Parts: sequence; C-alpha cells; structure tokens
Amino acid sequence: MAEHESLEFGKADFVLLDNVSMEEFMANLKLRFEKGRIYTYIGEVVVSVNPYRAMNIYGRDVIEQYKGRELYERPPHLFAIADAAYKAMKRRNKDTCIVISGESGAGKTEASKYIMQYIAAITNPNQRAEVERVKNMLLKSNCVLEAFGNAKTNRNDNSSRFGKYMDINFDFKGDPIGGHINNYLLEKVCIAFGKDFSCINDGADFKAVADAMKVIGFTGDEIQTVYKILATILHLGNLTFGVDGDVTLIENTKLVSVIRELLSTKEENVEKALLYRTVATGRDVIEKQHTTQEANYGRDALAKAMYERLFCWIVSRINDIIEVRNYDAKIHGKNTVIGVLDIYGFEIFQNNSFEQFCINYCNEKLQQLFIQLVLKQEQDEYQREGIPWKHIDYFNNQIIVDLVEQQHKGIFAVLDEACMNVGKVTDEVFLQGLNTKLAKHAHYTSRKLSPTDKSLEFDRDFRIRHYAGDVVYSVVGFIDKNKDTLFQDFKRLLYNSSNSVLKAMWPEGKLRITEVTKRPLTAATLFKNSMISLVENLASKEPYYVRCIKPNDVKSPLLFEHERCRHQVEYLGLLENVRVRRAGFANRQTYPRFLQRYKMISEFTWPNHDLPSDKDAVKRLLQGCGFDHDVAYGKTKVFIRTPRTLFSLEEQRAEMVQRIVLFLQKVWRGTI
Ligand code: AD9
Ligand code: MG
Repeated sequence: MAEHESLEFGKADFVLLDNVSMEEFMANLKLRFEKGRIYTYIGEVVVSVNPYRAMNIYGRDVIEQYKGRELYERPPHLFAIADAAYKAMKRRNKDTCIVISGESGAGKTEASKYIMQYIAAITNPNQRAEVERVKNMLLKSNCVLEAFGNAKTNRNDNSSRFGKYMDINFDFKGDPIGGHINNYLLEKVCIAFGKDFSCINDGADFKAVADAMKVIGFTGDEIQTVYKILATILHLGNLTFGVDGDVTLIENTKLVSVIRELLSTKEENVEKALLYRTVATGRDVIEKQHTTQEANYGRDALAKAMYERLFCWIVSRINDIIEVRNYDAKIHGKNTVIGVLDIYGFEIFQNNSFEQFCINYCNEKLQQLFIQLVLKQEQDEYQREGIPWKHIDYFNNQIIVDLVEQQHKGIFAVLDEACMNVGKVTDEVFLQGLNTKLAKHAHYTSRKLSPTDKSLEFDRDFRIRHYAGDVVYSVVGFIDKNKDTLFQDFKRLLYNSSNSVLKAMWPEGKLRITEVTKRPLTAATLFKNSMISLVENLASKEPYYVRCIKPNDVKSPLLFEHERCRHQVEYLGLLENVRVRRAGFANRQTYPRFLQRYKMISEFTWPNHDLPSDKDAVKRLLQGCGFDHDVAYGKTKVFIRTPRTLFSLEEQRAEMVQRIVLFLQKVWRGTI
C-alpha cells in the first residue's frame, strides 16, 4: 500500500478507503483525477484515468524512481506495475503478463507504450549492442503497426482496430533478446468506407512510416510494394460499375490500367477478375459474369482482403525480425517472457455490426479472465485453505461468454449454421435462428421477442446485455462478414503478379479452381479460436492488471463525468476487487517454502525446528517476530495480510544472512 503520499491527493490505494462504498470510491477517484493523480492502486491492480493532456510523469527521472522499487514505496504508477512484472519474471523465473483493459479511448494503447518504454529503459545496463537492437526494433515496430492498424472513430481519434499481444523474451540477465506479436482481427470494414487509416490518409505520414520500416529492416522492394498495395486500395475505392444491356462493365477503365501497373499483372486479368468469377460445376469450369451488385461486393472484398493480408504480412515480417535469434539464448539460459496485451476496448456505436460484436465478445472474455484470476480463484483458495471468509458477491459474466461462444446454441454457432444453409442464406435467416434458440436467454432479446421495446428500432435489431452495458446490433452484414469470401479469381490474380513480394502474400492463389474444395473457416470461428487461445496463454502467466477509465466523451482534461465513470467502475468490478483485496491477503506461501526462506530469523527454527509440523514452526516464528496478528494459517499455506510485514521479514532475513556469512567467514579463517 502506498501510504507515504499526502492525503490531500486522496488515498493512493482504494484498499485504504474508510468504507468500501461506491460513493467513497468515486470521491477518491475524482479527487485524485482533479489533483492530477491519474493512477491509483487496488492492491497490485492499477486503476488509470485518461488525463487527456500531456503529463510530466514519464521521463527518465521518474523511471529512475521506480526502478527496482517495491510497489508500495512510490506513488501509484504504470512503471511500478511494469517493474513488479519484471521483478517477478527475473527473480522468480516466472512468465508474466500485463493485461490492459477498459473501453475505447480509455488509454490502453498509451499505457502499453509507456510500459514498453519503461522496460526498455531499465534493461541492458551493459549496453550490449544486440540487446539495444532488439529494444529498438520492439519500440519501432509499434509505430509501424499503429500506422496500419489504428483509425479515427467516434470514440477515439487513434483507435486500435486490431488487438495486439506482444511477448518480450528475456535472457537470464533479464535483458530483452526478442519478441513476438500476435494480432487479432483487423477491422477491415473501415477500408471500404472510411479510408481513415493514417497511412492511407496522408502521404506525408506514409513517408514517416516508410522510414520506420526501413530502420526495422524491410527492404526497399517490400516498402514499395506496401505503397503500391495502399494505392491500389485507394483506386479500387473509386472504381465503379455500370450495365450495358445485361453486361456488367467497368465505367472508369483508365483505373484498370493504373491498378494493373501497381499490381504488376496483366491488364485483361484485372478486368476479368473484377467482372467474372470462375466456377467449377462438376468437371466443367465456366466463367460466370457478375451482376453489378456482385461486382461491387467483389471489389470491396478485394480492397479489404488486400489490406488485411498486408497487415498480417507486416506483422509476420516484424516477427521474423524480432524473433529470438541468438542460438545460445534459445538453448541455454532461461528464456522468460513478459506479455503485454493491448486490445480494442468495449464499444457502442450508433450502428453496431459484426465487428463491434467481436470486439465486445473479446472484452467479455477478458473480463471473465479477470474474474477468474482476481475474484474467483482468490476466494476459492481461502475456502480451500479453511481461512474464515465471507463470500463477496460479484456479477459473473460467464453466462454472456457462453451466449456467444457455446457450441451448437451460442450466437457464433447459430451464425455459422446460417452460413452453411443450403437454401436461403440471409441475415434474416440468421436472426430467426437466434430468436428460436435464444428466446429465453436473459441476456438476449430482439425486436421480434420484445416488440414494444423502444431501443429496438428496426426489425433486424437484436440486443445483448453485456457486462458493460446493453448493445443493440443490426444483423445486416453478419452473414457476408462471417463468410468473408474473396472470389478465388482475385487470389489467383494476385498470386500471378510478377511482383514477388505481393505474390508471396497470396500463396493460396496457386490452387486451380478444381483443387479448391475445403470450405474455409468462418471469421467468427477463427476469431473465437484466437480468443480462446489468447485467454489460455494469459492464464498460464502471472497476470498484472491495468484498468483504464475514460473520464468523459469529449476528450476534455477537465471533465470528470460522474455517471460515466461510475458506470465503468461498476462494470469493471472494481468495488468487488477492493472488497476481495481488503479482506484478503497480499501474500501466501506454503509452510515449507516459508521456512526455507525465513527460518534463519528465529531461534526456534534455525537451523532446524523440533516442532510437530512446519505449520507449528511458522506459527512460532511469526509469534516471535510479533507478526501473528497480520497473518492467517491455512491448511497448507500461511497468508500474510499486508506487504509491509513481508517487507520487514525480508529485511530481517537480509540482515541475518549477512551475519551468518560474516560468522562463517570468521570460522573459515579460524578467528573463532
Ligand atoms: V481503443 O480501444 O484502441 O479505441 P485506447 O487504446 O484505450 O482506445 P488510447 O490509448 O488510444 O485509448 O487513448 C486515447 C487518447 O487519450 C490518446 O490518443 C491520448 O490523446 C489520450 N491519452 C490516453 N492516455 C494518456 C496519458 N497517459 N497521457 C496523456 C493520454 N494522454
Ligand atoms: Mg488502443
């Protein structure tokens, strides 16, 4: 607990509130925000409120203040949590992860960057060139990914349209030797309508990005190709189709020549891919002309797919470059990991579609992980260990996670089923499926099921009661986005390019039409699978949490909208978090492990004890030190309530170790 900060700034740890009530919590959060204290702890969780102004708290001097310190020794800060994750990784050889959550615009991406900067700043004291190179790559890659993966939305001018999980690998000295990035669902839909991605928007911006790519190690050819792909996507946006009788044709044929040039393919192939698709009927292969509607669909799908493929290719190239190279480091020394997760936050727009549905499902999964790790496991353990414990209630969102991902009757399953339909495949069929299967679900409703509900304006609307609030989704486009079909002809077109970089992005274009048999996995299934493996990965590491709060919807540094913030505190489960934490214990260790570490500080246990059990010995030791009041004895573990006690045990230990060493040295020299 950070106790040394003056109370004029409020309580540095919500655990120190006089009463754990929503009023006191909010009063403290507001006071601290107004005093420019944007970070507050709940034990080891950092609560952060977006300041919407430049803060002078991330400089080298501040980094120095946090380096190697314990959490409660300094005012709350992201750096303290980054240091804690780093220390756990280095001292205890643990893989750790930092999970940053909060809604869109709450400050997740900024937080993740400060955390990376901190880790980069405190490592590699010996300035090893290879480590410096890796650090530089990790930081630079961020800027490139942001240029391609962020866009302006209503909620955030620099909104992450992809989720990013970055592992940083460390060698036995605790220096970064490599990393790996996983990306999750790039929202392709922006491309067709918004053209909002900064790299597309602004030529000058692209120059800066190209420079960064060059530094990272992209070749000139690769950067050129990226540029050409972006230009193609822009031109595709201007391409229009018309009809002459029943023949679909391209209205602005000049553009076809431009695109041909950019893609290094044959002109007639571009035109053909835009107007026809090849279909295999039995053993025959025929060319079928698109209707204008199909041609429009195909063009948009091509632009989106090219962008997505480009983004994934950039990520995989960066991964090639930052991968742990050093053979020795791979084989010998321990190789531990800190993961940093920065993903798109929960969002509610005027119109919510498949993308928002996926993003919000992802946030449900992360909330579930938080519940599992912070609220549930903690309480389960007290129960298991027989520690007197009054259960603290919280809303468990597992029911909503199931609503989305459950086999056979979850929303994704119903969607996949609708896509497989032999007969009519429409968004309405999907909605009917939902209404049949989920009519009685407490978190699902639709216009058909609740005809008098005013928030469900249109026939195609359904509503989910998410942990973070109600969201109305329109089914329009779900089927297309889930099938995510790109006509084979386009894949072949790109594969047959004489530009080898582009060609390599489209290996499946190699297949002939008759060889393509397997139905590709749907977007929903791919996304669900990637979320499940993300959560498994995070759960296998020691987690640290940053919970971000957005103070207002107008990006103002002055405004603390009470209701807006209260709602976030509520759905993030922060009050429950304080309750569990407050009633709980900062540290726990099995009796043998505790003795192994601290037995030298008590005459009853050093060098060995003669008590009936390790548990009795630990009791005796702690009574002797006067800490008995701050601990509880479970079946197999001792639980220590405050970090201060642990800190003091550590100090006594260090002192004794020193004395023992001196003593042994004397014995050795024969002076005793
Ligand atoms: V989204 O889910 O990707 O749409 P984020 O990532 O939670 O969202 P982001 O980090 O991009 O939000 O923050 C939004 C904006 O708030 C930034 O562009 C900054 O202008 C502002 N911000 C956030 N955190 C800080 C900070 N620590 N200091 C100053 C900040 N400004
Ligand atoms: Mg972001």
